[in-house]
Amino acid sequence: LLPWPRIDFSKFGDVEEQPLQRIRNIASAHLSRSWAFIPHVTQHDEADVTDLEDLRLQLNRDLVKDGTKLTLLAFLIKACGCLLKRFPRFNASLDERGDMLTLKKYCHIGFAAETPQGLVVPVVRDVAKKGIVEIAQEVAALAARARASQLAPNDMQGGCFSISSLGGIGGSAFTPMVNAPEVAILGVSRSSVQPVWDGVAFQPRRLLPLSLSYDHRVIDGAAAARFTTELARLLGDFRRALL
Ligand code: CAO
Repeated sequence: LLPWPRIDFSKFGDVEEQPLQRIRNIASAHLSRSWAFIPHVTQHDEADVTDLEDLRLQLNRDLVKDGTKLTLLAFLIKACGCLLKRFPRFNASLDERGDMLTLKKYCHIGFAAETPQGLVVPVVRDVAKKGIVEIAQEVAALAARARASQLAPNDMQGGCFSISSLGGIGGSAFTPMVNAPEVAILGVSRSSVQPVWDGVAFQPRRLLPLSLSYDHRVIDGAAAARFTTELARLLGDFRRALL
């Protein structure tokens, strides 16, 4: 590789230098390693979350008195927890030589959280054993601790799979980077109401863009397409989480 160019940018105009904060430095090292070692592919899909959003808003009206808010992220964590049981290769890690896969019998899911100090990924443990309310409360507590720089190292360890939700901000799709040594990450963009043909007429439906990046050494494209298809079906009819 060519050495990184050393350029005196002040020759071209005014500049200001800002050292990267510690969290950003740590994240940079992890991101660079993932980028260099993992052959990434991203599978895009859409889920019809019209009924799920109706259910979420209805439940939130009931839960408001308890101070609990069910976020879409909590449903996504639960849905991915269900699917990781059905797709064990997505709940695995490859060793450093790339020839031994460790399949995990537990299911801990991390979520990307933006903080003033940079990106962190707190982990919700044993999501398959938890209900949506408990997951939503844990996400809210972890996100608040993340923003207050109060996460312990243990809060960010042991993740099996990550979710990066940018839907609250905007965008229609992106390619998230796998959080090594995990092998897949789900990116979620902003849902919007679109006309969907039901065979007779166009119906207004709320569609959620999904972007699943995966380590192609471990996961084949067909498996990734099946994963996002199943995820879209589950989000389209959350009763499938009972199966
Ligand atoms: N589509 C449309 N609207 C969405 C949405 C989606 N996919 N996801 C969330 N929203 C809306 C919610 O409905 C909510 O609106 P109201 O305030 O009107 O109820 C608002 O956006 C905020 O959503 P939320 O409270 O559910 O929070 P969140 O799940 O969007 O975000 C968290 C929580 C921790 C993920 C967020 O604070 C954060 O840090 N996001 C950035 C993650 C990130 O940086 N990822 C990139 C990593 S790689 O660099």
